[in-house]
Amino acid sequence: MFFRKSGSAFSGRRGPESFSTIARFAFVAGFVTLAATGFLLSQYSPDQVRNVAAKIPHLNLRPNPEAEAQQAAAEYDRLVANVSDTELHPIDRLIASSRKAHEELVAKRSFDVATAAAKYRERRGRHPPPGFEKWMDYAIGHDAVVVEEFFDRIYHDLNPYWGLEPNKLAGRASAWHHVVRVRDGKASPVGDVTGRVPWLKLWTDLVSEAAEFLPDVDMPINYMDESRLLVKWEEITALVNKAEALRTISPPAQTVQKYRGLSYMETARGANDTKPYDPEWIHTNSPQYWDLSRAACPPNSPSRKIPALKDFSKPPSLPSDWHPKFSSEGYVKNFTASADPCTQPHLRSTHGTFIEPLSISTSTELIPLFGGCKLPTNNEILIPGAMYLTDDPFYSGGNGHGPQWAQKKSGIIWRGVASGGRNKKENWSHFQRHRLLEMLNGTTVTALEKEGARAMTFDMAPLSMYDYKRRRNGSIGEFLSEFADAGFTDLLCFPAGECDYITPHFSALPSKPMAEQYVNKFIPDADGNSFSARFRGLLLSTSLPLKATIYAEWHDDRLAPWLHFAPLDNTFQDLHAVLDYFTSSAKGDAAARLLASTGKRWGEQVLRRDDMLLYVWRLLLEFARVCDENRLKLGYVDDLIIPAGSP
Ligand SMILES: *[C@@H]1O[C@H](CO)[C@@H](O)[C@H](O)[C@H]1NC(C)=O
Ligand SMILES: *[C@@H]1O[C@H](CO)[C@@H](O)[C@H](O)[C@H]1NC(C)=O
Ligand SMILES: *[C@@H]1O[C@H](CO)[C@@H](O)[C@H](O)[C@H]1NC(C)=O
Ligand SMILES: *[C@@H]1O[C@H](CO)[C@@H](O)[C@H](O)[C@H]1NC(C)=O
Ligand SMILES: *[C@@H]1O[C@H](CO)[C@@H](O)[C@H](O)[C@H]1NC(C)=O
Ligand SMILES: CC(=O)N[C@H]1CO[C@H](CO)[C@@H](O)[C@@H]1O
Repeated sequence: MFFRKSGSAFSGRRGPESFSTIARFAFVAGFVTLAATGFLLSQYSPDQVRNVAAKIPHLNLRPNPEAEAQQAAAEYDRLVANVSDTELHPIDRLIASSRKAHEELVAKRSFDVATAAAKYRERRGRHPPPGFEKWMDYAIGHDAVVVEEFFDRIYHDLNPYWGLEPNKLAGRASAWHHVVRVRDGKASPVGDVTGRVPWLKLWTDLVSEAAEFLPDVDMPINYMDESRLLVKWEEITALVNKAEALRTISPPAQTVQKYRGLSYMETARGANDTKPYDPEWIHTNSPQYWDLSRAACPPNSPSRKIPALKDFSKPPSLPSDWHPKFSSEGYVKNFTASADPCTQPHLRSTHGTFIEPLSISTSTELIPLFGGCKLPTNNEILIPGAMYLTDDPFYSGGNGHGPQWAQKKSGIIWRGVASGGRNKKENWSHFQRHRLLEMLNGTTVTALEKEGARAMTFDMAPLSMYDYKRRRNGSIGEFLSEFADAGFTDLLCFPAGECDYITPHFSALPSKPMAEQYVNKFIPDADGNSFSARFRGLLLSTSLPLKATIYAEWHDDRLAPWLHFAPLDNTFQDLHAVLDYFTSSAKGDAAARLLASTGKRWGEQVLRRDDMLLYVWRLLLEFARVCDENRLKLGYVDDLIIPAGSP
């Protein structure tokens, strides 16, 4: 929906009151990301805290996330060491390989600008953009973990734009409806946001923090919840090929350090060309979105030739023997790949985005546009979702991040609204949130186990694929009745009030603040109308997030599945087996604690406001370069130039 007030994409249908709350929070100066570390830790380094704690044993210290993560790892390692290789669970193997890969990645960290610039050239095939040294200064000064790979997303997103003509690109970016504008080292919001969500302000405030180090640049932003651009695969490929032909590391002596600036636009511009450039927007409703999306898939991909489903009145058909390449022994291994609709034709009938999104406004033309999330097939330029920039407790859970693992209840909790698209009598059984909740409903699962029935949204995954005791003796439903507390807070029936079709299957439950939910060990996270903006809050909590999504976000390259969170397949076929692994042995519980505490600790290091700032800062240096007619010559080379007079 265009510019709607309701933030329905973000897991909640929220009235205007709640947005004034967000706005209020947005005005609060400063943003305390590491609130959980508490009073003492905010004044002392972790080592000092440990020393203080050792001297005053009776002192009731808040848990130290670093120490907690280390203890959790030691406990899990001790339990793993005691089982033979053949007794290891597939998830134990995934955890081991994820830890190893992550360790190797973090070992590539740069601590100075010369190293960072060298790694940049090696990975990107270009000089870093001018302004790179100030960027790195800030990163060093704020203890940011700079690993070149963490920024891959920026280059993936921007690459096709190198295929467009720079002045045209700059003009379109500048004239867009909503823009964060940087001129002469100052950021300002441009565009009418009366009565709308405060995203523009949240993003402008972030950019302001780096504005003095930025060239003139315009960041045109998508004000819809839904992602917008679906350029055909052939066209994007042609643009990327053009971009590749332009990739070069120019001799330092021929390199230009100064951006052209955008003041030329103000002087050249007549009243006639300040109008936003709107490509042709496709507003037709679903199921066409699937058809638009698959046109952005490679020609030989499984989804490319499978048209959108026309009839959603039958229960969804999940693939009966689903062994995707991105999984290993039934469990997701490559989380990025698991989000790709191009390889998973069944997503056309199992995700609300492809069934009946609330609204569509899509273009197949590449225009400059920034947004908080997108499908792997979309072409927007990703920035951190504006919701990650508020401290609204609805998303962040507030300052409380939950009790220590030992004090938690062994349970799974979920609250949210029945979003994901417009659910109706004829199509609701295809929506991801409905599927997740039915699978967590003890009554529903017990009926399946006892009567061999199938549920509206799913069928039990084959025993041949997930073989474990609870599955064999038919006690998953019984287990869930105790373990799970999951329900919609609003059924969002359509037409409103006519809920007869859904009430036999779901009942609305009262909502629960995130801070209370964190009493549970496990919290699943599922897409709503677009991405779920709770993920960051969940990672920073002491609970373990279990996550499936088809949406890409800015942070994907810095998070590791089976180390910082538990990944799930978008069908949720693995859900029961994953929960069984975590809850049926001391080793499983230690694994859950390991992931929960490692994810929290890592989130505190790489998902801070400073990290989001550094991501956007680097992105804007790059975007300003792509929009500059001297772009092929622009580059940071100070590290390569030997100062005159040196030996
Ligand atoms: C290791 O396993 C044996 C049985 O296989 C058990 O008796 C022992 O308590 C276990 N040790 C630990 C540390 O869990
Ligand atoms: C007005 O628009 C036309 C057509 O796009 C363009 O040729 C002309 O230069 C513009 N005028 C000014 C003053 O920018
Ligand atoms: C994961 O999948 C993505 C997308 O398909 C691919 O680019 C990437 O190389 C894969 N990562 C690994 C570690 O295999
Ligand atoms: C089934 O197995 C689980 C896990 O071992 C056990 O807790 C439960 O009591 C068993 N239930 C039945 C009905 O046998
Ligand atoms: C669980 O499923 C039953 C039907 O099997 C339904 O009556 C009930 O409302 C569901 N619970 C929730 C919280 O949705
Ligand atoms: C895509 C699709 O078939 N959606 C259906 C959802 O249900 C409504 C009826 O309430 C149909 O009109 C839509 O076609």
